[in-house]
Amino acid sequence: MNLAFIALGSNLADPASQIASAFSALDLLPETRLTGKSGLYLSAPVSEIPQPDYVNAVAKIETGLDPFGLLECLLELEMAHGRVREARNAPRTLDLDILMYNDLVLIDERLTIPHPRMHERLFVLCPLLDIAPDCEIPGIGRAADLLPALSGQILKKMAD
Ligand code: A4P
Ligand code: MG
Repeated sequence: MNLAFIALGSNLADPASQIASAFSALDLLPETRLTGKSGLYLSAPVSEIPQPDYVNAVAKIETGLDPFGLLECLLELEMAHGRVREARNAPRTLDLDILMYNDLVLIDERLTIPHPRMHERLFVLCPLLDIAPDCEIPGIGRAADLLPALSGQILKKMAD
């Protein structure tokens, strides 16, 4: 079994329920078990496009899927939650990104792991640290050590 962390984000169509439903759906993926759920966090959009605030969270899963198989499943789950792909950083009902997959470092045109922007986003690191306080990001370092540099970002915890 492989250990992976998934970032969940939503800012359309009742974001908190989208995230709750995505947690349940991750547990139902083939060869996959949900083993950790962060709290839910409210964050201002990082985007040039005006849009509602996001609800963000992180899930921990154990999976027999390989990284590309997992990506396919996540793209299907996004579609099942009504995701319409528009411009980059456009508002969305559900975004599911692979943050980490074991200690894999992968740079492919379809998939980059660790997620290339995770270390600069408080809305990713805070929920990640909820469920993996000692987490080490491959090629980057300890997640907890990155927090001081992000102290200017505002994040509000909505629910445990
Ligand atoms: N892809 C490459 N690497 C990965 C990965 N590790 N996990 C590819 C998942 N997908 C990965 O994604 C486009 C393609 O990226 C996928 O088809 C896959 O092949 P997308 O979800 O359609 O595009 P996107 O999310 O609009 O763009 P991108 O570059 O993924 O954006 P980010 O960096 O994920 O940011 N502000 C707040 N407050 N909260 C948010 O959650 N999210 C974004 C999206 C912007 N601002 C935000 C938030
Ligand atoms: Mg995405």
